[in-house]
Amino acid sequence: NQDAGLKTYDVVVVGAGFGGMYMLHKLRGLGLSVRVYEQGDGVGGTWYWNRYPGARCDVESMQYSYSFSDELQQEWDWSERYAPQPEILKYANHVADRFNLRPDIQFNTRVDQAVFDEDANTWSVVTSDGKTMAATHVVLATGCLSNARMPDIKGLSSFKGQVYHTGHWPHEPVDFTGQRVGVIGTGSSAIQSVPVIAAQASHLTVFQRTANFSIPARNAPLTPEERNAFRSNYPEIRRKAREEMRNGIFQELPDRGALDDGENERRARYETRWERGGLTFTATYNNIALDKAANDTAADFVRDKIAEIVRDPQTAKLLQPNDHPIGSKRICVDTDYYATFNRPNVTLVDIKSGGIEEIRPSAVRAAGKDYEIDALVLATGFDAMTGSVAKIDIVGRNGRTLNQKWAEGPRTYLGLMTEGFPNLFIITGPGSPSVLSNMIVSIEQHVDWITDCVAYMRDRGFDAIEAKKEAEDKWVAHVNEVAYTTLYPQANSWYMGANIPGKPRIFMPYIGGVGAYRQICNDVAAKGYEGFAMVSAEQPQKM
Ligand code: NA7
Repeated sequence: NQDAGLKTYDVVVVGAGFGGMYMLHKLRGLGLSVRVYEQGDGVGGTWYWNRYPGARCDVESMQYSYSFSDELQQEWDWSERYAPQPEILKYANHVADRFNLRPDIQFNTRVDQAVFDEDANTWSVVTSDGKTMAATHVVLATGCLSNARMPDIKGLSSFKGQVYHTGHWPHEPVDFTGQRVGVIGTGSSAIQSVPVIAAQASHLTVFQRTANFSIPARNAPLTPEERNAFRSNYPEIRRKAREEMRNGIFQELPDRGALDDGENERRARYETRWERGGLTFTATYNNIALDKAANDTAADFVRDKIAEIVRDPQTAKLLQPNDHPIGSKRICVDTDYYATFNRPNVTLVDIKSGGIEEIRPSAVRAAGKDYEIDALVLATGFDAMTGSVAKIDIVGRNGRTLNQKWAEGPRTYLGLMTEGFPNLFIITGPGSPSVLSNMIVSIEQHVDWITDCVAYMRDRGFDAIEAKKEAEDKWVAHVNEVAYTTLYPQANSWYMGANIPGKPRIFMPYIGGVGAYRQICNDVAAKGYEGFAMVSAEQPQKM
């Protein structure tokens, strides 16, 4: 396919979120020609699309930020403990400008197809503007929570008012003042947006299929002293987050299990974490994700809190999750979520048994009743981890597509590559810790690993790298095995693909922790990329 005139790059990167931006920066450092394609008209990825009211990161801002440049982390001032979406987007834009990334990013352009040419060891990439180019490597930096999922609900298109999806929110501010609003879904996006929408709307009706556990954020402005506490210790904090913390978030680690304490002591410890707020609640003890009896103590504590906060006992009962262990679905972090149900203008509708029956021109029909609304918010989530990849027609060796290969669930080696698709890298792909971690920690680790790998290949004259089938099979088995030592597979979560009808049930992220995972990836590289085959025109026998 090396037609005269066909534009050729060393690397094509798909997506200009945090993964794609850093990938571009690093590959440029190797002196490579890189082209990034981004379907939005700006950088930021997930943070570009998710503009719903109340959207913010659940990982604290001093940690949900790049660590690769000390100047960057010293100069950027986060304003709050948890950064709101507009500030994260501003940060992404700042990074794009500071490192002069824009000249190599083509916005408003999707990658529609990528076909591997086995003779040339290159990818032929087709974009939505009708262009075709060749690239030695393709990096999928497509994000895990970027493919908003429209639910298949009867009558949805007949609705007369505005329909919004939290994951694909309009860029102009939306004002619900004076409107009757319906929200479908009670995951993180709903839990963040419901209190904000309730404060505007004349009436808000929340349709809940599965109640979720949520911990108060205790968000607050960051003081200069708090910022400095991080800044003056950043190297050590970042090192610990990468190497010692399972989820890539620097925090105080528990030294005991939940059943090691008596009831009063346990309650006191949960109370301390509840008051502190945030994701680290489930790290009060070291066995909450592992032992059902331990987990029950944490779940009971949160259920009791819900009963204390919510005045109407029936509503409180509905809001208390009782069908999955705490933390086995992504735990939510909120500001006044449960208390919002004490407002006179908010109604909770239980749709657990019958779902949404139908959307009518001005109502949602559920639980045998019509709920009149003017605007509808779908907080129904994403086709997570694989959805954005599946939209690209990726054709590997022997004409096999990635969608064919992954029809029974995604298979990768280390989450980084997949057999049959040489020179195709994935950032935070299935089989890596990704969504179970501070995403920026995982992104930086993957980008650094990929950069080292590409440099290794160039130094030694290799043209192609591919995951070996045995290595991939072993990795997939390991990912699965580790997942089943925890309580996670007990929930019908998007980690399992359970939110998408027909999607195979496979526990997608690697739960072994970012530190252990990093070590495995480093060892693989140190052993000359063990489990991968590399070839070059001179050394074709290696693949
Ligand atoms: P989630 O966590 O996938 O939540 C989606 C919610 O929408 C969840 O409560 C679903 O109920 C509900 N849902 C989905 N489809 C329907 C239909 N058809 N009818 C009724 N209810 C439905 O997505 P989020 O955007 O909130 O958060 C995603 C991640 O972003 C989050 O975990 C953080 O990591 C950040 P279900 O639970 O399936 O019964």
